Order: sequence, then structure tokens, then C-alpha cells
Amino acid sequence: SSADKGWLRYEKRQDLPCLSTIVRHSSASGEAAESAIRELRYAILQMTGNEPELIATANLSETAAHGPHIQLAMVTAEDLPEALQTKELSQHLGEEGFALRSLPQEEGEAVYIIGKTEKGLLYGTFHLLRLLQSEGQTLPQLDIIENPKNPLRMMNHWDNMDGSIERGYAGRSIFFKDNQFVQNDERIRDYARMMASIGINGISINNVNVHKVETKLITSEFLPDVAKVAGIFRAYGIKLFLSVNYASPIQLGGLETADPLDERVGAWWKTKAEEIYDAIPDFGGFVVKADSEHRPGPFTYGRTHADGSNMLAEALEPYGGIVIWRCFVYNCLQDWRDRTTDRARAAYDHFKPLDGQFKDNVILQIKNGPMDFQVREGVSPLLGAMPNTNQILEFQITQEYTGQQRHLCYLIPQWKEILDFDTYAKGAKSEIKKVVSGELYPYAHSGISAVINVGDDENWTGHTLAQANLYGYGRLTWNPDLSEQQITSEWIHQTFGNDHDVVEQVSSMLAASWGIYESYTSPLGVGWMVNPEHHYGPNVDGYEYSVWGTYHFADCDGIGVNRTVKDGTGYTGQYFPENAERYESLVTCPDKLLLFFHHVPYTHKLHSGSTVIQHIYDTHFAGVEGVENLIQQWSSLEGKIDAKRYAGVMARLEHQHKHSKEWRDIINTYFYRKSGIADEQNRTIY
Ligand code: BDP
Repeated sequence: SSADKGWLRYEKRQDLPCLSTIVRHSSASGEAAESAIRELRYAILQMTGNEPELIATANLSETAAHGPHIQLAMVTAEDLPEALQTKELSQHLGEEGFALRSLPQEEGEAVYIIGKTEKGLLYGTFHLLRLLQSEGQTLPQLDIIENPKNPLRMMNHWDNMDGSIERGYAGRSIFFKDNQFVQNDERIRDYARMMASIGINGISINNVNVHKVETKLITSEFLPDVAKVAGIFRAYGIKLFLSVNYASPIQLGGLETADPLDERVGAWWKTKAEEIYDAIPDFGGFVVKADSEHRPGPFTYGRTHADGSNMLAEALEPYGGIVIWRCFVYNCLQDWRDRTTDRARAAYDHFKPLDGQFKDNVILQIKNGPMDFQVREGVSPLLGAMPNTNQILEFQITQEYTGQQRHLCYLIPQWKEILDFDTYAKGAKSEIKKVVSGELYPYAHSGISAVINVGDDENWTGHTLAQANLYGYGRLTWNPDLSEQQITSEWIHQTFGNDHDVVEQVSSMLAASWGIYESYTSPLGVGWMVNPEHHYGPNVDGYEYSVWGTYHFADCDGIGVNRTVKDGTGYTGQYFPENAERYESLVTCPDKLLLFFHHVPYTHKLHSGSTVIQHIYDTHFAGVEGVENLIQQWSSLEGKIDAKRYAGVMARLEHQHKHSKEWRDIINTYFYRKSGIADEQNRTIY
């Protein structure tokens, strides 16, 4: 199976009990329950060398299993042992939740996997398997109830039907090739298993930039193929979504308009929805990028984003479908001579005034930062600012601006910082994680979404260690309160086994990697010093004089974007007062975001005690040393990790080392020449 190139390896374990039997109660039925059992049998066979016997029963109390065994049942089963027929259990178990309980029985220890729905059984199964692979967990004494914190836990593919992937760094699409669907279902099934194992319940399979051929995904030409993939996903509790072209009524329907208020347009989408749901009764809905980077949208007709999304939502409503409407809307044709229109302001300026105007089955999808997935930027002030409009957060797992899966950059620490960010929307403790989980405001739909980093590379993600971002993302969407250490350790145990040194070294490498990457790339939160278009490698002025609105304003005196209310773009004013004040003032603005919010002289003193210019030099030298440490740590594991994965990661680390020096030298030289200020330590700057 190709999933054993990820974390579903199920390596042989000496210390596992025999687990000779799986008892399946008749309540545990349906496709997802079927998948759970298939996974259990396969995993136990892999780990112990014995395939467990499967006993189906309509009466648990009459079933004799010998030795330690596993039982699957719904919480509603009347013949559950008394200890499991508790109010607590049935009350606390949500639609997707599970309970794992071990009970000593005459015939041997039994582990019960209990769900309210078959999806719960699936998640419970994967959780049990995760525990069995963790250190020191033989057949643990289990008493666990878990429910996902986020209702929607999504993956967005940016796959094109020609097989290419926009911002993809791990090979070609696993869904499409030569403008057709691929024939290899096996890989898609393995992919669905991996996604279910981390709790993902929605996946959009095509790029948000919907070109001509993908526009046809919602036509009879491709719907049977889409339905087939949806079927594979369904067995793993995942709903399929499609990105749609806002101008479909024109391109497919022969209308001369896509005006959301034109009756013919609404009627066209209604008929289309009927056709889609005919083919896929549990179709998730549409992801829409409209009026953004030259994509069509309601602005063309002088309509608002509420008009545009509500019209689509109306078409999907009878079937329970939703519209995920992206807020990545900004003017990408700015006049660079007039830099007062700050791109960071755009999403808030466009969407905040529309709060309350969206239908219940519309969700606004908001990128974590106001710019575009930089190594570091402020948190989007739109998150939490719309009490009456559903919101879903968008992360980027694919490492567009964070080293393109050639550099190591573990993003869990970044995402945790964002999820824990206090918006103060309803006073203290209004963190982003509570906004998107639906805890802060009573949203009908909400959750977390991310642009995925997989392709058809054997190891799925190009850089083997980039799998940790994929794994960790899923775990965080299930429970944003999981600690970084917990997530890292789970992933390493499943992926590389239980060797103490491996766990220690890989954890430490991952933990340090975002900081290392940040230190040799663009400084103090300013962002964007990358080569235009492909966004790989250093280019300080690459975007500085372009129309995209991404600037650093470096000159001989200083650097940074003045986003203050006082005399800048006014962006800081979009935050709730506590954050607005903190960012507005040089006294309280954190160093890490200094240049994102302020324009300062190179001699400006940071809280750290260093000056801006000295900080740039120091961090750029330190960053390269950080990469050297990574290499040393990894090489200490030679022989403890199979040769293929060892060599694969080493090759990437070596590239990263070389490339980090290029970053260091270009950035340092640029600022040395601009500022004319020498490095205090007289290191070599060209
Ligand atoms: C940017 C990417 C671009 C995407 C766009 C988006 O560079 O390829 O199409 O975001 O999110 O990060 O729509």
C-alpha cells in the first residue's frame, strides 16, 4: 500500500498482545464501519503477523472471544456491557465522536470502540491504532471520549486536470492526468485512509483557479468520475467538494451573463445543483475564488460578494450543500506610485461591511494572514470580526513561501500561534481557535481548511519530513489544543518507530525548523523578498516595484511598512482595540512583526537590545548555522532510519544548506549596501 510510505506503516511490534479477535456488533454497519474493520484487520496483521478473526454478532453478551480482543458497537446497542451504558457516554458523544474503553472480561481484556455514528467508529479505530504504535502503549487501559473541536476539517487541492499542481512540490496530481481522471483508484483510497486517520472530513479536489477544462467537472462529461472519487471518500467519512468557476453559466450554459441577480443565472445553477446531487447525493458543495487575481465574480456586474455567494447557496440549499467563499480578494493591479492602498487591508475592507448578509450555508474562507501565507505576518483581523457570518480559517500546508518542501519548515508551531491568537472579539480569551470552532459565535458552519502538500511522489510530500505538516494539520483541526510535542511525537512513532534517539533528534529538528527558516529569509515579519512568480529563493526587490501590493519600502534610511493609524495605512485599526494598540505602538509591537507594522531606521533598537540592521546580520548568520545543526542531527541517525528515507532527507538538507547561504549573502549584502552600516562582528558580507 502507498500509505505505508506515510504514517500508516504499522511496523511490526514485538510488544503487542495477540489481539486475536475483532467482534463486530450488528449496529456497527455501513461503509465507514466496513473501512474501520478493514483497517483494523490490516493493521493488526502488519503489526503482529496474525490476521485477527472477525466475529459478527447481534448479541455481544453471547459472544465468546478468546484472549485480548476488540469490539466495535454503536452507543445505542442495547447489549453493551453495563459499564458502557452510561448517561455520560451517550450524552458526551457527538456525531463524529468516539469512545475507547478497555474492560477486563472473563475471556481476556476487551477494548471497545464505540461511536454514535459509523464515522465515530472509524475515528476511534484510527485513534486506537495510533495509541498501539506509541511508545509504551501495549494494550493501554483506555477510558477516552473524544469529539472533534471543528465541525469542518478540510483539505483544498490546487490540482489541475492536466496533472500539474499549482504550488505543488511533491510531483503530479493524484487525481488527474492529461485532462482526465487517473485510473489508479488504489492511491486515492490510500490517500482517503490517511486523511480519515487524522480526522479530515471534507476535500476539494481541484484548484481554486478553475480553468476551462476544470469548469467542466460539473458537467455530464466528468460527473461520473467525480462520483467515483466521492464514493472512495465516502467510505472514509469524507465529503467531496469542487472548486467552481463563477462564470460557469456563461462558459457552460451559453448565457451572456453570470450576474447573480439575473434570474436565468440563479435558475441555471439550480438545475446544475440538481444534476450534481443526482450523481453524488452527499456532495459537499462549492469552493469559490471570485473577483480575485483575474477570476470572474460578482463585481463584474456591480454586485456584492453576498449577492454572489447567496445565489450559489440557494441552489445548494435543498441538498444540504454549502458554499465556501474565499476572502482572498484584493486589487492585484495597484499603481505602485500610490502605495497608500494597503493590500493587507483588503479582505477586511471588502467583507466586514457585509456581516450578516450571507445565507446560513455560506462560509467565508479566510487566510490566516492578511497578505498571503508568508513565513510570518499578522493574523487576519477579519477572523472574529464577523459575528453573524460563518467563517473558516485557511492555512497553507504546501510550502509555497516556506521553502517549497526542499527546506525543512515545520508549520505546527506557526499554526498553533495563530490558533491561540486572542482576537479580543468578545473580550479576553476570544482566540482564533474559538472563532473557527464555532464556540465564540453560534455559527451554522465553521472550521479549518488548508491547501494540501501532497502529490504523486512516492513519499507523498517530496520532503519526507514535510509529512509531519500534513499529519499535524489534521490532528490540530481535530483538536487545536493538542501540544506541538504531542503531535510531533505521535507522527514520529508512527513514521519512524520508537527508537529513542530518532524520536529525540527528529522532534528537535522539527521544533527548530520554522525559526531557522525565518532567520535566514526575510527579517522581522516584512515578508515577500522572494523571486516573483515561483516564489523560491531570495530576491529582495523582486516584488518591490510591482503592482501586486507587496512591499518592504527599504531605502538608505530604513525599512518596513507603516501600517499604523497615526500616519500609515491604518491597517492596525482593523484589529480589536487591545491588539490595535499593541501593534500601533513601537513600544509594544513585538520584534517579530516590527517591519510588518512599522517603517523604522536601520538603527532602531529592538526589544532584544539589538538594532534592526544588526539583527538582520545576526539572524542570517545564525540561520545558516541552524541548518548545519539540522544536518548534524540527521546524520547522527544514520543506520537508525532506512537508507532510502535517510538519504532522501539528507539530500534535501544539503540543498537547504547551500540555498540558505545564498539567502544569507543576498539579504546581508543588500542591507549592507543600502544602509552603509557595518556588521559589528565584521563577518564577511560581500
Ligand atoms: C497565492 C498563490 C496563488 C493562488 C492564490 C490563492 O501564489 O497561486 O492562486 O494564493 O490563494 O498564494 O488564490
